[in-house]
Amino acid sequence: MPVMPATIPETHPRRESLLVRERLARGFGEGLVAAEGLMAHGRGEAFDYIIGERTRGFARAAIRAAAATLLLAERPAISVNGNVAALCPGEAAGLARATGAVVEVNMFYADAGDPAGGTWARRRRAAAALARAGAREVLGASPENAGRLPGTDSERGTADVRGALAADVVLVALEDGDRAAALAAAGKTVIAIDLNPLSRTAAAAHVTIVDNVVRCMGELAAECGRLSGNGREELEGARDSFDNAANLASAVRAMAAGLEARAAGAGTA
Ligand code: PTJ
Repeated sequence: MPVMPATIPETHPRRESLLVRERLARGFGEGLVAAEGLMAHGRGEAFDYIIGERTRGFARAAIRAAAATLLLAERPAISVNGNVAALCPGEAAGLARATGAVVEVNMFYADAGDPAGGTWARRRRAAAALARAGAREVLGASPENAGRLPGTDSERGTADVRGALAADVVLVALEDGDRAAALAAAGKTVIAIDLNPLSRTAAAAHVTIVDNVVRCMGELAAECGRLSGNGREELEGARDSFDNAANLASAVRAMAAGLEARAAGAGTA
């Protein structure tokens, strides 16, 4: 499907946000992003607007806990869907390098170009995008090692036996709540990236980073680099002192305060 070439002037006040949209639209044109992924991004944008389109303190606290959790993991896995493969494949590959995690593609929506309604062609395209962006090995691109995550009925439950199914820690971004809950029920520690602090995913995860994946995936890799010199005890302290419910409450309060300030005429959040 053809996508309009860039027409966003350098001076446009919302240039950054429009460029991200364009990246996603290009991914849609290349059959990487599901049509529903465009709508999901719109919901994320609305929350991002409310938090002020920057990485806030509550997100930084979660990034630190997530970095410690990943560094302490024995078999970490990073799950990548169509939106993430289009928006920040290089940052996801960088996070895998910083943590020794495996990268696995995972899709919810069927491939629009597949008459049988499968996800494998889109999975392969996402794996290719990740490889081009520097990922060494990408799991989940073929049915060969596919298994099922118990407690999921959707395509999200199809996972690689060497990846998410074998992992002790799984990072998911822009995830649906069912799989986040099923991963947690399977005994895995779940790290989620979700701009919506009210989502089922945000509540089901052990560490939820309420931030735009475009900003925080690279920031998480950088934090792993900064913490990698720390001893086990310090990392355990950073992981175990984090309270996800309290941090989500901080995110909601910050959003409410920003909206109140706006309503009072005091500017944006
Ligand atoms: O490629 P697929 O088939 O695996 O499908 C991917 C999507 C995103 C379409 C699928 O996972 C989906 O439908 O997700 P949901 O249930 O709409 O949830 C996506 C969540 O991510 C929502 O809570 C959004 O607010 C949030 N979100 C959207 N864009 C971003 C985001 N969070 C962080 N960064 C974003 N850029």
